[in-house]
Amino acid sequence: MLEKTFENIKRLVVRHNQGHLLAFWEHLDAAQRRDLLAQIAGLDFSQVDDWVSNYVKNPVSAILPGDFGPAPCYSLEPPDGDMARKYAEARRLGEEMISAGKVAGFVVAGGQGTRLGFDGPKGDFPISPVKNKTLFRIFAETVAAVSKRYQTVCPWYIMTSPLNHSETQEVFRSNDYYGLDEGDVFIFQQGTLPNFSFDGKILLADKGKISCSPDGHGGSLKALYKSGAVADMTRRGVELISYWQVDNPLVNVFDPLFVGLHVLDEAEMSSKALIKAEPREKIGNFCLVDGKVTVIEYSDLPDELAEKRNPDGSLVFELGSIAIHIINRSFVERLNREGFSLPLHRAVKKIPHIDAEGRFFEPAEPNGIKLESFVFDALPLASKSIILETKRSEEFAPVKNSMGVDSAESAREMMVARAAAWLESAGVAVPRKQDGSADCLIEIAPSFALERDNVRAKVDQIPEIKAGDKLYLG
Ligand code: UD2
Repeated sequence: MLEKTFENIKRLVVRHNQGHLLAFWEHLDAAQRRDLLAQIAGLDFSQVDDWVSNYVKNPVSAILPGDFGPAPCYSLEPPDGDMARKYAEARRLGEEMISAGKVAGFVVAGGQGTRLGFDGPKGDFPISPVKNKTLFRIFAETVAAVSKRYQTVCPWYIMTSPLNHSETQEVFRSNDYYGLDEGDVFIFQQGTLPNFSFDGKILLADKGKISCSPDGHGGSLKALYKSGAVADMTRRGVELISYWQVDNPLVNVFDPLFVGLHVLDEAEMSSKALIKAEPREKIGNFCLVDGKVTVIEYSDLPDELAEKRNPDGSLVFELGSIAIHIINRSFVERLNREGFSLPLHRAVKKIPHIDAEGRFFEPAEPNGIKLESFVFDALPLASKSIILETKRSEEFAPVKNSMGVDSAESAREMMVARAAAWLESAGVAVPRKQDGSADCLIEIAPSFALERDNVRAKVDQIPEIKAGDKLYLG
């Protein structure tokens, strides 16, 4: 039986120029052989051929559409009375949706966090300025605070990858799910894609193991469906998925205004945007291509377009994607039922593997291609898609690097700065240094305030703040 399968699989891989995958067959025991055949059988070789010719061997990372312009966006503040009424109505509707348990949280946490130099799931990285709470704990406390405030249960879905799945499960277990009900936390894995050498050969991690990498956050749209997360949502009556990235401790996880505008406009997948800090900031650019909202990655937007300005000095492509979305559950279902695929993006990487003699090789220089899909590439597949502007200081403090820009240090500073601004807007005096930054550390727990306006009702609980203080409001 194994022999027969072997012969079939051998013909298949040879036909697709991947015969080397079976080069070490004679060295494998029966279980390893079965496992390798299953790995190979799990690959769609017509797709493999397509990936090799279109992505692996082709050094152009993306083909820009011929004609495109900036995408429209709901501004931070409503510009006139009519819009003010729409925003108020949206907020009310959003609150209604959240209260009815129709909105679920969804964080993508399958990435490796290599740049941060942190060994372990990135969500376990300690970040809060006073209590040193981890990213996962902050999100969990937010989910709990939202559930309490709206007297509902907000389920929380967490996507991991084979790189960190069991570690993530263990982190949740050892922290007692941060006080959440285990049954309302759904941890599932994304898929993987094979890694390639520059000449289009699938790399082997070991004699019986194909070298694979997580398939990108775009893989979430398939994984949500395949894992049973979508079925779980259906059972609970969840209609909307609030999507965010694990590296952003400032994200407003359940934003009623965003939810409401998305629903009022009958959108299928929507996004939050911020005005880019500089033309080449490393975030995707919102564009309109054939009437569809589309994100063009920072690396794919030519300099002359990134730097192009309007007569008033603003950037033509000023809206950056911070990977915050509302996605309809029915959109995920529709895509999966219809059978969809997102474009792939290639990344040149250092990929450890075994060579033709079976010796392990740890490259010092990039030696191969990893492929991944991006969730924002699903935006043009949505029947309708809106964008809502948000404020960097309120909602975006990415923890990407170990130092400098977008680091843990800059994120902590932003967390303190936001907390100070929230207190001041409620009339609380915050000591400040000469450069204007807060001369104290302040941490506001989600249980204390989820939004700026929540602080006002609690000012009597806030002690006087002196320079150098460490204040935790929980
Ligand atoms: C992403 C966006 C960028 C901007 C920025 C905001 C891309 C290509 N670019 O940049 O436009 O919005 O974020 O911070 O996405 N992840 C998975 N599985 C994977 C790969 C990533 O779950 O296979 C998760 C990862 O855990 C993280 C998020 O996706 O939560 C972003 O990944 P990244 O750090 O690689 O994205 P980055 O910084 O290139």
